[in-house]
Amino acid sequence: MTQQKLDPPGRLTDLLRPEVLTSFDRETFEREGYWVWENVLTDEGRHRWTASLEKLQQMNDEIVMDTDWEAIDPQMMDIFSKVLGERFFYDHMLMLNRPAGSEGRRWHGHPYRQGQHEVEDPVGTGEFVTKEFLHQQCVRTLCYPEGATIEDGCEFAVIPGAHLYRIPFKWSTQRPDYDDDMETNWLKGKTHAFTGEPLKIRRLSIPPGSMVSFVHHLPHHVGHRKAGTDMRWGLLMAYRTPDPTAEPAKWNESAPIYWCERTEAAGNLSPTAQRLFEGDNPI
Ligand SMILES: O=C(O)CCC(=O)C(=O)O
Ligand SMILES: [Fe+2]
Repeated sequence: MTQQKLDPPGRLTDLLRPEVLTSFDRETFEREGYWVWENVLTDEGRHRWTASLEKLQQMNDEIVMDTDWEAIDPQMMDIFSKVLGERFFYDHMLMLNRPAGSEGRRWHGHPYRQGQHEVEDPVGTGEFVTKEFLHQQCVRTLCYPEGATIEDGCEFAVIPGAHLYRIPFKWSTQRPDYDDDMETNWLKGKTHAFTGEPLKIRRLSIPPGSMVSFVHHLPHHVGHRKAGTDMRWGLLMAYRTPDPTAEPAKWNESAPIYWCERTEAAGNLSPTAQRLFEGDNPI
């Protein structure tokens, strides 16, 4: 089937700037653990993204059920395949709209699937540090159509290279840590596996029309949103690579099975959706 035949009316085109996609450097992404897609949205893309988020806020729990999978621009699939490779699945998607006064989120990381492959506990020992990029990977991509700047707060901070410690930092516990707690505790003695330099916090000021992709073991922090600012609009899109040890299944565990079956039976499960919702190891 040609792409044209699949295009429904109203599909977004030219959502992303191809030159920003082309400048992706996989080696840096693997070494540092994150990549900022600065100014990747076209003006139209940015406008449409913000408008969609405003609409999605009202739809709330219908976010998955009512998503028009056919309308997702194939360029988004390009982003996910750049960070995940050829085969990847939908893990979860959440709106993260933060109004003035939002306290953001303290330092934490995430596990892959339900944490069954973790080699470290939520604080970790540091003994598994490696230069090898983890292929069983969940990559989170945040789209901030109106930005997430230090000036307005709710900015995003990372610790480049800390993912190489393979610690799902405080993913399942309380997360009280601000920067100074990290600096006096967890960061002490930790170095970048490639450079030997001490690991350091990097506060990103993400301009409007940008996204950031980062791996699940990279600790991150979201600052406080300042008083008098507008809503910080955000969409989290988490996708992951297949798990070779998963049981054979028709659908992956992130998709409500009854929904997949009903949608498939009605002939509405597009090839894109089929690909995203299928099981790690097809039956
Ligand atoms: O609120 C945010 O911007 C980021 C939240 C977060 O920790 C995540 O998406 O993993
Ligand atoms: Fe997070």
